[in-house]
Amino acid sequence: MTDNPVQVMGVVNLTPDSFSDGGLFLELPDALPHARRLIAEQADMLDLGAESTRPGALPVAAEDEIERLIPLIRAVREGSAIPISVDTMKPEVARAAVAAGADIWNDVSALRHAPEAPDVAAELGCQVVLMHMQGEPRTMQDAPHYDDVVAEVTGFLAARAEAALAAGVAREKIWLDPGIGFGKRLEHNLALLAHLDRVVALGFPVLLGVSRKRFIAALDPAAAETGDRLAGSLAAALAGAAAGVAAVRVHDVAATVQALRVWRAIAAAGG
Ligand code: HH2
Repeated sequence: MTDNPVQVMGVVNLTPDSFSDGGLFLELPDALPHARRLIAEQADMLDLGAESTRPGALPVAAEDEIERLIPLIRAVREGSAIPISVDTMKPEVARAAVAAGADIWNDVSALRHAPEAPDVAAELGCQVVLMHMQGEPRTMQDAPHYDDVVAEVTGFLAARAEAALAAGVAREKIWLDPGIGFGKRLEHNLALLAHLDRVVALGFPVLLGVSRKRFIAALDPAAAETGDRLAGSLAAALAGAAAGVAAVRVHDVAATVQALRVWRAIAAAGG
């Protein structure tokens, strides 16, 4: 068990079709108050996304992503120094975002979407999240298959970290993420959550995204709606905290901050 505080990354989706809050915060007048609310709820960083990665989601053109993201990055930056992450697979979007004030490139393709992605990450000098995904968002849930999901995901993440280092990304800029729900069935997600210590052992800070995800509904039919998955999201976030993840990516910031605070106090009392 770690003594380190687990950081909370609050999600702001500027997408019409995200699985949990698609369409709610598409426009700046809605997205900005939402971002400000997450900051007030004590998010340690924000993750802004303009392209949904849910299974079956349609791709978004780089110009459209940039058009949605940049005004929000600038507006958040005007009022806060909070670290801003952008959830994009496209180097040109990451470049524009960093120029506008973003600090972190959260890439669910782990710098594989474009051949120049590792070089661009090195050149930008921002932090980079390398996430595991089997397949691509549109088709990833069609037939996920692993012989040993934990070994394959940790091997993949180690290889992507090596590729980033080889391109010149500084070691201390690299985060890893097992990609819960990305080309994975329930048993794959559970095996990864049970063995997060193996991802942590790779030696990079680990970001965990479990918030409102479908595996929770697979375990509790009463959680068919994403809004009914808070309790399961908190349970999985705490499992991550116990395994030593550095940060959790969540939609419900206030509840997660409280859950982590209680968990940490109990852990500290145990010595
Ligand atoms: N999950 C989602 C999106 N981006 N990035 C990282 N690093 N890790 C994750 O687990 C992760 C992620 C999916 O959640 P959400 O943003 O709510 O949905 P959508 O992709 O449909 O916008």
